[in-house]
Amino acid sequence: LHEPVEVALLGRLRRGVVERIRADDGAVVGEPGPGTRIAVVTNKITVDDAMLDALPSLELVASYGVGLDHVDLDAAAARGVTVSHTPGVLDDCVADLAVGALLDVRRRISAGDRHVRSGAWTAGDPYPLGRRLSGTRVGILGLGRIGAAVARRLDAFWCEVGYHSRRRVEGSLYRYASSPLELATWADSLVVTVPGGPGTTAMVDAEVLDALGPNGYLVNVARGTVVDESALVHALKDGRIAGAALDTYLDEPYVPAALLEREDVVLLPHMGSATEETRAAMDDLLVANVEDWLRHGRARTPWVAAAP
Ligand code: 8YV
Repeated sequence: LHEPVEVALLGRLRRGVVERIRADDGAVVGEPGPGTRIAVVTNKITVDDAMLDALPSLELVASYGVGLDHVDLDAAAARGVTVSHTPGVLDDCVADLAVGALLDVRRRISAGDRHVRSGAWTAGDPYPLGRRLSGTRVGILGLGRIGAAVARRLDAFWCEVGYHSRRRVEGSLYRYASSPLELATWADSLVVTVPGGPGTTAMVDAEVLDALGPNGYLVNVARGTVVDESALVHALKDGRIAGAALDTYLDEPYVPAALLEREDVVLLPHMGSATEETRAAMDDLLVANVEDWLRHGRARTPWVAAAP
């Protein structure tokens, strides 16, 4: 076969993955350095100019997860480094969680659980009413694979679904909005499923939140950077939106204290893809990317730039 390939494993990967990569033909797993040809990374690892400069033999960055906002894709492309990720296999579970979070925040499911556990129910304390999901308008910010999976689930709730994406999705029957602001103005709830990274920073800002309005709810299963977190805190405090369900934050795992104390927010620990089945499928696809590179010099699921 070929000469040994040095693979550096960066970030917390599941044990089985590490062992499978170790066992691969020709793979020598080592510390990142000048001989590293493949870097396996999680989304906690920043791949920027400095890192790429330190790894001059790098050919492939194999990332665990679909989002690539931790990788400077232009810098990688400029050096001829391929970047792979794990798209597709997590769409259903992330969409399930998005709909669960939307239902939770609107119907106050987690808040109801706290109401029972705290003894407030037995004490006869009044319980605030939630708002229905069925038949309401849901705006999806980013109708990609995950956004489309969310939309299909909402069809079963008889929701009216609208979306905003950089461009209108050919053949889609969902209502297209030409901006996040237009979408938020129309919607009762806004679900954020854009990829993150350049161009999506603070897409949901104070103006978009105000457009969502005092009866509106925000759900974010994308990246913390997509939402202006301090604008969100202020909008909740002032009652300018009704509530939020968040799976991602600006500075994970830290959640602003102002959110932790609120009853109108659902706070989740970045768990969109966190099921046994999906994590196993992500492991498999990550390993397949490394194997394909070792055997054929091609990644299984390389990141491909969207058409301009
Ligand atoms: C994480 C995710 O990758 O796929 C993504 O973009 O954010 C998640 O699936 C996962 O939490 C592992 O770090």
